[in-house]
Amino acid sequence: MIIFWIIDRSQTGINIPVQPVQPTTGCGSGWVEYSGMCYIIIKQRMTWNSALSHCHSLSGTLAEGYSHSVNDFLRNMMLSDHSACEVANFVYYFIVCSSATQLYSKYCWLGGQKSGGHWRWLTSGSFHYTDWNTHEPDNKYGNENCLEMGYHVDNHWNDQSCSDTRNFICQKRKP
Ligand SMILES: [Ca+2]
Repeated sequence: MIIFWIIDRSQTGINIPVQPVQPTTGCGSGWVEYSGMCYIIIKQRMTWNSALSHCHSLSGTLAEGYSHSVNDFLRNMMLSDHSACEVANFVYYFIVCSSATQLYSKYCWLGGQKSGGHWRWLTSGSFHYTDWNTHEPDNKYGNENCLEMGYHVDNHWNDQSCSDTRNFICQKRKP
């Protein structure tokens, strides 16, 4: 009986789903590796300082798009994350994407801050590469001293008030 069942299953061509093997990056669950670093989007809206503290608690800091390639990687990380909610069908949208934190996932703090009129990364020094959106940085209300990615389409940079709340990207060195 059991033998017949096995034969029958084999003849139907039914494939038992196999969980895809997740690549072992050494970064830990939820982190993505790029060029020796690990990155993660945290979908909890926080002020820039609170976001930095949260990254510290994960043994990292806020992500720094200090070069064209790293910044593109971060942009794509966010774009693919956001597009998952943009293009999904309505059922998926209401189940997965409807929380406020998800809807705002395209706005993320990065680890850049302005001091004395000079923009610097937390660990990578002065800005050499920049990816400002058109008409940015505009210091619109005179207090836009923190760097966010994703203010407009294509996820370019904007200077934003540090007390506003945003999702954010943390980075840490690959262990
Ligand atoms: Ca601005």
